Amino acid sequence: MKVDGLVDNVLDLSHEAAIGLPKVAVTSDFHCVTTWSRLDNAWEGIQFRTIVDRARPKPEARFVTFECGDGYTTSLPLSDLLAENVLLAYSLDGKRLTAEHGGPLRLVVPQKYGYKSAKWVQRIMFTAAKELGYWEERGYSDTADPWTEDRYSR
Ligand SMILES: Nc1nc2c(c(=O)[nH]1)N[C@H]1C(S)=C(S)[C@@H](COP(=O)(O)O)O[C@H]1N2
Ligand SMILES: [Mo]
Repeated sequence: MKVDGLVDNVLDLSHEAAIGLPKVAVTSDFHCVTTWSRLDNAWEGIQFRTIVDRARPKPEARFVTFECGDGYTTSLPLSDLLAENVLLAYSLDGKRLTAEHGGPLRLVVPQKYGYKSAKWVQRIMFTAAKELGYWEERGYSDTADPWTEDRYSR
């Protein structure tokens, strides 16, 4: 997994190096924009803040784009990714995360619709301007807040 863009310290982490970073456990609910939810997911992985601390984004880095193994992309404001419960997960419900659910490493952002929780993350790129992701380009909301049912861009 590569971490680059507007950072002082580019990271190129093997899977082993990534899972060697401090581990956190977070249980959270997951809401897909098409209305299904999966509650009480016990995730384990790397708190996103740990990546931020290591990569040291430059002051102008305000957004982060995630590039995935299937060509999928999504992006979030850096400020949203600093929440305590945002992580790069490699374990779900006590088991190594399966490929179906984004293994070896996926992003988990409980406070956003599921399309922000990028699976099979390969590259984390810090940017100054927002880059629209796959679903966001196709009309889903970029803010993606499930509590206000903020599903579509307006
Ligand atoms: N790389 C990648 N990540 C992705 C997607 C995708 O198609 N590719 N789909 C998103 C959507 S719309 C949802 S709802 C969740 C589904 O996660 P799950 O398969 O673990 O239930 O993954 C998100 N992350
Ligand atoms: Mo989704």
